[in-house]
Amino acid sequence: MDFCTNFVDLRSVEKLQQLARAPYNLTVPEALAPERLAAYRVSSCGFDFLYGTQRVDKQVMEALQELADEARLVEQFKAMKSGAVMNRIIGHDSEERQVLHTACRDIFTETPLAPDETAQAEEQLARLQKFLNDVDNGTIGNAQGESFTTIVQVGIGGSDLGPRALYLALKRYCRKGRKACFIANVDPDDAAGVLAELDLSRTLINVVSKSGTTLETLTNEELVRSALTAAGLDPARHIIAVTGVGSPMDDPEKYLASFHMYDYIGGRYSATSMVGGVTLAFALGYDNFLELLRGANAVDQAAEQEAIRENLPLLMALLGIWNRNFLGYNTVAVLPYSQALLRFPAHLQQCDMESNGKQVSRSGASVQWKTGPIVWGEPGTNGQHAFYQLLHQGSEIVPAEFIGFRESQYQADIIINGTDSQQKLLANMLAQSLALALGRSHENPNKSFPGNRPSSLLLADRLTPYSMGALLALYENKIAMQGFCWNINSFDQEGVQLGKVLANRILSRMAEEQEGEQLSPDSPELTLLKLCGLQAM
Ligand code: G6Q
Repeated sequence: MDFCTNFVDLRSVEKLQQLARAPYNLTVPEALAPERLAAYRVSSCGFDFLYGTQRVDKQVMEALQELADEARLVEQFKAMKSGAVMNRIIGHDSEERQVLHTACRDIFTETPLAPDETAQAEEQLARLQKFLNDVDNGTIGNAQGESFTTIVQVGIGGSDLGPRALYLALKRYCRKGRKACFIANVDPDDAAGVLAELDLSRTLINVVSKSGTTLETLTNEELVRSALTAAGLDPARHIIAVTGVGSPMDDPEKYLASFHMYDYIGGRYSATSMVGGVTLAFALGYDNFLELLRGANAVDQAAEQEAIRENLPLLMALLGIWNRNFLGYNTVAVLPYSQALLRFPAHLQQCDMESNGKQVSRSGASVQWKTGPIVWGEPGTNGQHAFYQLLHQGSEIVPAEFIGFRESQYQADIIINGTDSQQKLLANMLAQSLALALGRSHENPNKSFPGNRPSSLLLADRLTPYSMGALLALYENKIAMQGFCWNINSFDQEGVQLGKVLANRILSRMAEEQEGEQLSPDSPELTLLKLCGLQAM
């Protein structure tokens, strides 16, 4: 099926360009009237999404629906979920893969859209459940017969960011006496810092690499192996692995237990596969991991609705496109008012920018339109005391996506001056959205706020495994829908290859130096090495 229509060739794009000449002004009187704020609110899968503070009106929303229909975004999403080869560049060498991370969580129905892949996910889940039961009942333990209390995930990029963000978000739900840690960076201080805090005898090491070839992960695996050996422990009793079928790491002899992920699951979309599953289910409990999958699956189903008000990821995608392509905003700030979501913006940076940071269409042509924005963010209220100055008065307009929860996770709070801390947190979030929209005029120009800066609010009752799964899938599906609309391949990452090649070249130069071999004197690699003081001049 060919979905390769260029963004600028869509009729609705021209219409939206015209509408963008006079976008909704959030600063005029009554711009945020109660009827508008109530009308621009949708609810889905436990989240309420308020977008009355976006620069859209009825005509724009109708044109965005036309854009969704004309670009067949939902049809493309369903094709993806059903196993179409969406990871490809037509007429050029490319990955040529299906994109089926959604199959990992399509386990709650008798009729999944990709039955074979969902069956594979169920098989892995059953293996995981058995493994965890064996850990619980003492069949699996250390040489002294003691149980494992800690799991360390060794992996990088997609094999780290999503699982780490989810673990930190849900640490509140950890099983008693269990915890997870993560080692990603090849910086030896990363591993040393983590290992120094642990009782290795009670620790499982979970090496996660889809390819089984990643330099950082293989290096850290060896580093951890030698730490285990130095502590008098047998690595074979402590190290498990998650890897792709047939990868160099796919060697059951080498590990206490092995789990698989599949080539149809991209690294940055793999948090709900075994890549996240093993560590999360060990630390949070298997049932909590299933709840996470249930939340993600609910959003995957909602994403099949054609009407944008029924399909929250589609609505979020289209508002992002309005801001990016029609109002010309270059970045997006994701601002969770939840300390537990500390690393969620970092995960989204990868998920969004590695997916949609592309300049070639799915037909291999240079795109003549803007694709993915720069994504960044930090939890509020901390960010308010840091970079919000630029959001309110800087020369760059940054659309903001606020995320909040009505209740705290721990429910350990204090009332001061009539409000508890959770209320203070939420009051700040709402105030920021209003301040960005309304601005403030002042006789002193340095104290005036231009306003008319768009934002949206995403709210749920509490950050739980279910709502975290839903939040993850909202963003994963938003990103995929935007890529479909821009007619780019959101599922490969050729842009990270060149740096790897050059790093290997520099490493081989370093190794040559140690072995006293001849170095090419005028190579930029050698010149930089010398100027950086890493080799003799
Ligand atoms: C994600 C990317 C990338 C990948 C890492 C780790 O989509 O492909 O971030 O996840 O490079 O790869 P491995 O899991 O193969 O070690």
